[in-house]
Amino acid sequence: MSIEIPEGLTELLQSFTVEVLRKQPEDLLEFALQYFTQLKESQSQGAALSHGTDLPFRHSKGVNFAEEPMQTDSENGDDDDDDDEEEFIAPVISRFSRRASVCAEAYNPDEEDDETEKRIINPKTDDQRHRLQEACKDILLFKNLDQEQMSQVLDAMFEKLVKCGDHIIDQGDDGDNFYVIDRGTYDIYVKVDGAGRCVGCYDNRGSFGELALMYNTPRAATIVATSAGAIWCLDRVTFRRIIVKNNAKKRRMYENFIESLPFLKSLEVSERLKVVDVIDTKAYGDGEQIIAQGDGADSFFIVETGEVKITMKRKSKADAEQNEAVEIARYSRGQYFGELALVTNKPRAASAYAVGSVKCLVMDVQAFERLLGPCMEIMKRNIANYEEQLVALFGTNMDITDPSS
Ligand code: 1OR
Ligand code: 1OR
Repeated sequence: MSIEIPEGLTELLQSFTVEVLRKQPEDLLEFALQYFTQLKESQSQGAALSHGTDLPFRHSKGVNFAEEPMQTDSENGDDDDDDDEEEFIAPVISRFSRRASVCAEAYNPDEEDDETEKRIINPKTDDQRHRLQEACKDILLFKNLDQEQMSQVLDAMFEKLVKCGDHIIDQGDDGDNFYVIDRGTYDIYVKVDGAGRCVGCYDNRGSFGELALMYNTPRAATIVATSAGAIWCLDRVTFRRIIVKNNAKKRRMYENFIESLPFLKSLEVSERLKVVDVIDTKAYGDGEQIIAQGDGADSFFIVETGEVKITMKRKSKADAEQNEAVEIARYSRGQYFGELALVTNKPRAASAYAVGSVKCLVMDVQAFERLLGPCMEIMKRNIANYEEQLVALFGTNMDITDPSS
């Protein structure tokens, strides 16, 4: 006796299986629930099949900036459709059920593969390859690539020599490449009321130009060479195919933790996801110094696991060195430190040490300034507390904050 297979069953299960293989969800049942709920919803809205696919996770690409400028929340008025970068949200967002339609706009890097699988190879001399490897060694976005992905990225990159005064990127343009600095200095300008204001610089290391490629937005800043130099360029297609896709894994790993942090509550959901995109992770052994009092500062820390001890020495006495460091605070999972020097633009006010094994999430100063503006009120309130504690502990005001800030 033959068993009749209901019409559509094969297609339905095939589509679902393909999505599971693409997304590799941790919780299959939850994923299935989301998948079929969205499929049902989009079918009943008559929308699902009009995009040439029967998958609920449609992806949008080829954003035309002339037609789709960056939207502000007040402009678009639709709570579930905040901005372009939502397309990069990983599809399995079980915790944000109100954002079901965001899932429908999820970025699906795999779908670009058909057209873009082509591997780009820009031949290089031994010297170039060596310099390229050096320049890319500490680039955060390359950190979690496997060997094959890394070698595809290095193959695709090409060198560009620049002259002093060259505009590498102009704010408002479409994104073409991601750049890694080989050598040279570069200023960052951001338009404020139409006028360009220098907000920072790169000095012979680092990278820029990732935002427009990651979030399909116009260039957010102008980058101008302030010396002769050289940069390594990675084309948009390879960047999206490899880096953006790889970053989706990181989002899945850290999304819940970042979501749970009280001091980031003033950020929108999409902004908190951007925080995930910029965090690095660092591990420290028992007793290892994380921050040294008096040092210059370029990063901000969030404790992921373990305990961090903050110690402080009194300063500005002749016998300063002989002063014992006093423990002034201890931080554990979910708490932050290292914000003070970034907010006040002063040296580190205290030292930080690992107590046992510690893992921290680390954010560089550019990302801190770019993303955490909305959290400043909370941080500043806390900084005011430091001052009170300081007087209580040392009976003196050590002027840890900048009165102008
Ligand atoms: P992009 O593709 O938008 C310009 O092109 C690049 O400048 C951008 O990616 C970043 O890589 C880099 N705000 C925005 N973009 C910045 C910033 C920045 N700094 C570097 N870029 N801010 C400066 C923080 C010190 C915030 C200014 C308000
Ligand atoms: P930072 O960038 O200056 C050291 O690097 C970090 O220690 C600092 O940011 C804060 O995140 C953290 N006073 C100053 N810094 C403190 C304090 C503190 N506590 C933690 N940090 N006081 C704390 C009292 C509970 C007052 C001094 C006694």
